[in-house]
Parts: sequence; C-alpha cells; structure tokens
Amino acid sequence: MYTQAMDVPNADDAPSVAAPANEAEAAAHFDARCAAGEYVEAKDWMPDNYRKTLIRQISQHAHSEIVGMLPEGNWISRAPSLKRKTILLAKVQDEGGHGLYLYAAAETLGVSRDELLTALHTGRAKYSSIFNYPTPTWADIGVIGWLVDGAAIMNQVPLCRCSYGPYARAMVRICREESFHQRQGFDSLQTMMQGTDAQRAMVQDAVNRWWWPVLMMFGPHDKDSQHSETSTKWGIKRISNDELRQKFVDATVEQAKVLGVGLPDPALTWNAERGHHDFGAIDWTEFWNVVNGHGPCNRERLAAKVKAHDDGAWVREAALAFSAKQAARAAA
Ligand code: FAQ
Repeated sequence: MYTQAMDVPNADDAPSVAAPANEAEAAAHFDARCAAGEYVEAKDWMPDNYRKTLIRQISQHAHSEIVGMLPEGNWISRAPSLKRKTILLAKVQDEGGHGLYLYAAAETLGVSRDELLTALHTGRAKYSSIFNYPTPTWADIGVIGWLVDGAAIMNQVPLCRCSYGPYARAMVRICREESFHQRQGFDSLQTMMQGTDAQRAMVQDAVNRWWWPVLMMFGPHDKDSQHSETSTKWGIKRISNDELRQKFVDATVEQAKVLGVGLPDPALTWNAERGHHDFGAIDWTEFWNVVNGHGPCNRERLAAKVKAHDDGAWVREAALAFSAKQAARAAA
C-alpha cells in the first residue's frame, strides 16, 4: 500500500532531525547525508533550494502524468476492439493515479494542491513537451506506449533511488505500472505490423512523427541543463539527461528491429568504439518552442485541462459540504 502525507505539514510539526545550530553547518551535514545515500524525509531539515528543486520537478512530473492522459483519452471511444479499449481505459486511469501519488509527494514539501494546480492552469508550471503532439491515428496510441512510456521508464527508474524518500517510493509503484504500459504499446504495434500494408504504413508514419519528440523528453544536453549539477549533487538525479537518452536509443534500436519498423534518422549507426549508437542532431528550436507554449497542441491541452477542472468544481464542493456535515454531526 502506497502511503504518503496527503496535505501540507502543520506549521508546528517538529522536525524529526534537529537542524544544527547554524545554516552553513546544517547545509554541510545535509550534503553529507545525500552523499552517503541516505533518504531525506518530509520532516527532516533541508536547504530551501533542495525543497524548491523537488517541488519544481515533482509537480512538473505530476502535471505531465495528468496532461498525458489527454492524447490517449482521445482514442478511448474509438479503440478498434473491446480488448484494446479496456487496456487503454486502464492505462489512462493509471496515469491519473501517478499524478495523484506525485501531487501527494509534492504536498509533503509544504506546497498545497491548489497552488500546484493554479500554477499549471495559469501556464506558470511546465509539463512534459511530449504531450503537446497530436494523436491522429490509432498507431499513435501504440507508439505512445512503446516509445513515450519506454522513455519515461528509462528516466524514472533512477528516480526510485532519488534522495527524497516520498518521491522515490512513489516512483517504485509508478515504474511497475509503466512497464505494463510499455509492453501493451509494443504488443499493439506488433499486432498491426502483422496486419495489412496500410496498418504497417500507419505504424511507420506514427514512429516517424514521435521519434524526435521522444528523444527531447530527456531534456536539454547536459551542458545546457541548468539544474543537473545541483540535482546530481543532492542525489535527485542519478543519471544525466544525455546518458539516459543514449541508453534509450541503444535499447530501442533493437526493439525496432523486432517490430520491423525503421527509425527516422539516417545518422543512426552503431559505433563500436563507443559501444553505443550514434544518432543525429536534435532540433532544440522545436523543443524550446514546445516547452514555451508554442507546440502543435499546447493551447488545446491546457484548455482541456482547465475545462476538466472547472467541470469538476461541483464534486469538490460536494465533498467539502459532506465533510462539513460530518464534522457538525460529530461536534453535536
Ligand atoms: N518538457 O535543467 P534541466 C510520462 C525543462 S511522465 C518540458 O535539464 P531538470 C508518463 C526543465 O523543466 C513524463 N520541459 O531540468 C506518461 C527546466 O525548466 P524549469 C515526465 C522540460 O529538471 C507516459 C529546463 O527545461 N517525466 O511520460 C523538458 O534537471 C505516457 C531545463 O532543463 C518527468 O517529469 C521536457 N521534456 O531535468 C504519461 C520525470 N525537459 O523547470 C502519459 C521527472 C527539460 O527550470 C502517457 N523529471 N525541461 O522551468 C525529470 O527527470 C527532469 O525534470 C527532466 C528535466 C529530465 C525532465
């Protein structure tokens, strides 16, 4: 059972590890704990920047899971069979659950769910660039499972060893579920690849459109990654953006061979000296455009998310009214 503090810690909660007398000593002690591989827990003393970095990353991650339900949700009513529809429903529901674990993990750092959602709805908070691309065909759903979940797993498995305990524990369960997601995507594509020429062409077209955006999911090159140095020092990040991207390319090339699809990169070749695949240059102008709100579906995604939140207002109001009634009854 996944357990987590579900809301903002009380102001009078005593820290479980007392902070040493002065800030510099406290920071050095904290760095040493991280370097020794200790887990940091919600009530432990932590530097402000560690707290801020985690709130930023965990909340962006949570927003990604929730916004990530939209491109696939588009196909629930149009899945080609009952089997595929039930699988897709379960997957999209899982992504919603991942968002909830992650919001709960962020809340343990002293930020409220309302603050996090307001940041997303007003465009102040980021979510993964990948969810701003459209899903015009059924093959897109298979490719999201195979490549997007595949990239997510590659990035998220090291987060199971992140220094912040509540985030690391949330990631363990998330990664288990993501591995089913990746396999169902691969299975769906394999079925299509054994079908008609038109189905094979649909898969290839989807792979061609998703390949480069998926490589962008890992973030900018290490030399341009502004947070990597501090996040690595504190054990939030265990493997760098470029290393993870490389691991993903190496693993995926072999899977593409099994599927019988091509990857749309003429520069993709095995480099025996490095023991890795070389691959072509990523279009970082496209990446930053999408990150800064100008991708193909940014406006549509945010509008759908805000509408869903507004449409759900009555549920939140009913829950509050019910809880007030319960409290009044208990008081009486
Ligand atoms: N998209 O200094 P770095 C999923 C931003 S979940 C948008 O390298 P960092 C499940 C970055 O925030 C997918 N923005 O940053 C699923 C920063 O901006 P800021 C999400 C990006 O944090 C599957 C700036 O660029 N996964 O797929 C992106 O050290 C299928 C500089 O970058 C996670 O969030 C991007 N791709 O490293 C759901 C995993 N990349 O904040 C549905 C956790 C970078 O200063 C269907 N997150 N930026 O304004 C991480 O591991 C890290 O945050 C990175 C970025 C690796 C994403």
